[in-house]
Parts: sequence; structure tokens; C-alpha cells
Amino acid sequence: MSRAILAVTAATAVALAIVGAALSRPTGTPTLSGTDGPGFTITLKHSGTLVKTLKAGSYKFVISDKSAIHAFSLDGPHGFAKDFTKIPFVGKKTLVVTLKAGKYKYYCPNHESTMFAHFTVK
Ligand SMILES: [Cu+2]
Repeated sequence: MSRAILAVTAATAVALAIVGAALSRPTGTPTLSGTDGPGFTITLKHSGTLVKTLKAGSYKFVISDKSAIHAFSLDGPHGFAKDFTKIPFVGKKTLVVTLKAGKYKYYCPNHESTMFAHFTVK
């Protein structure tokens, strides 16, 4: 490798390190990505992993509702209930929600007995 190529490679590495540091800086409100449909599935993920436990606090829910026969609702402790989308809406909804300690259940209100999952906030 020539000296010039080595210099360019080193500069690129430094630039990538700076971009990486900027991207990894905490932005405050974590994003949770939810989907329902197009099949009979409903999911809620954080950084690509299904949500099982979360720390209490504010979260940005980005819900992708992919079917007119499904929707995305969330029930929680102390009577908490939120309908992120409603049938027959199809599209994306973003909402910031403050989660408190307790058990939560997200589900499709049209198929609640089969399309649901739980997570715990500590
Ligand atoms: Cu459904």
C-alpha cells in the first residue's frame, strides 16, 4: 500500500470514528418500534429485539399498522390504556408515552385472544 493510500485510509478511519461517536450519543427518548399485520402478528421491538423488560420512563412509540383488520393497543397498570392505531387505519403513528412500573400488554383489539404479548416495566 502506498503512503498516500495509507494516509487516506487513516483519515477515513478518524472520520468514521467521529460519526460513530455522534450516532452513539444518547438522544434522550428511546424509540420502540411496533408492528401489526399484515398477517396475524403483533410485535414491539427496541433496537431490533422484542421488548420484554423496560426501565420506567418516556419512550417514543413508532407503530407501523400494516393491515386494515388489525390495530395496535397497549394496556398497562393503574388503568393505563392507549390505542395507537384503530381499525381500519393503515400507516404509521408516532407517540411519546411515559411508562410506569408494572405489567403491560400490547394487542390487536380485533384479535386480542391470539395477537398479544406482554412486557414488564421496572
Ligand atoms: Cu388483528
